[in-house]
Amino acid sequence: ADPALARLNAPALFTRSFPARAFASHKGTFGSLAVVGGDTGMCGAPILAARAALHAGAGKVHVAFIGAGAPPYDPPYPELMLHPAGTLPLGTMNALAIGCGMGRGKHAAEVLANAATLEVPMLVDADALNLLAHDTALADLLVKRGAARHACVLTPHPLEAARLLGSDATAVQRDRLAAARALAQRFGCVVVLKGAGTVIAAADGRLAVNPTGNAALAAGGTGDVLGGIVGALLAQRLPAYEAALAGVYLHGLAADTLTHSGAGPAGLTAGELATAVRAALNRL
Ligand code: B4P
Ligand code: MG
Repeated sequence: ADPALARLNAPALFTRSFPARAFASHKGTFGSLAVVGGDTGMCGAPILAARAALHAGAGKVHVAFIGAGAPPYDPPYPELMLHPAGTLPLGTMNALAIGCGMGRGKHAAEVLANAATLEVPMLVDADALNLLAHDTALADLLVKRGAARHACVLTPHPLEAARLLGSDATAVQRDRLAAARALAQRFGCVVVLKGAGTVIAAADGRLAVNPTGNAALAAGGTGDVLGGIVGALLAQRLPAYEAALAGVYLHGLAADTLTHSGAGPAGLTAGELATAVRAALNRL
């Protein structure tokens, strides 16, 4: 019973913030996204995010790998453009989704520091959040970025949020609204605190709880899919808060629809979820 808490009227919010696809549009209209991550041995995470981004309507989707041994292309999704470490200029993108499978190495920290200095809208997830939690210089860069009002969305699960807050997951879960708000204010950005009843908080005090999603999402890789969806919406020029609201809603809706058809709650895979995002989006 938090009076400031607006229960998310997501379908209306979604359609309000998301323009219909105009007849005379082209791929540039829907923006280019780079998913940045995938250290050696962890290439699947950014690929899942990138597949979800294609199905969430981004015009062009790239993956910029962190480590060596990246695949040259993604056979079931040859539309994706995969780049070996250090070869894609991130400043030319319309949005970045950074962190999935990124590892916490020196090169990963350098890539994150460079991305933080760009004005490109950015989603920060997974190991990029863990790097931030342990490196005050990196955290300062993000705070500076927030003060300059460049769009930024952080998507921690409770343990990642706890690392950023110097607390523990139990304390975060005890007051999820307060934890999301505290992080949004500290970094001057939008925070998506994941888990059942995902909380979306903006630095200006806007706050919502997502009504969609179910325990089918408690499976590896579903967080990467969320990162790809929100990244795709940022690339399509949605403001950070609207992209977070719409993306979280859509991700949960896709899971609910799959669960209803028998693909969950047990055994739903993140790959299936990435594919189902398209139908959920086109139904709205
Ligand atoms: P990692 O090992 O870092 O997991 P990951 O690679 O980030 O997984 P992934 O990207 O697939 O999932 P994510 O959670 O990002 O960390 C996992 C560890 O963190 C756990 O072993 C645990 O110790 C801790 N942890 C994580 N969540 C916790 C929680 N809720 N409480 C306490 N500790 C926790 O993304 C998952 C996606 O699915 C999100 O969008 C989320 O909102 C959604 N989701 C998951 N369960 C849901 C549910 N029951 N209902 C609705 N949505 C749900
Ligand atoms: Mg995750």
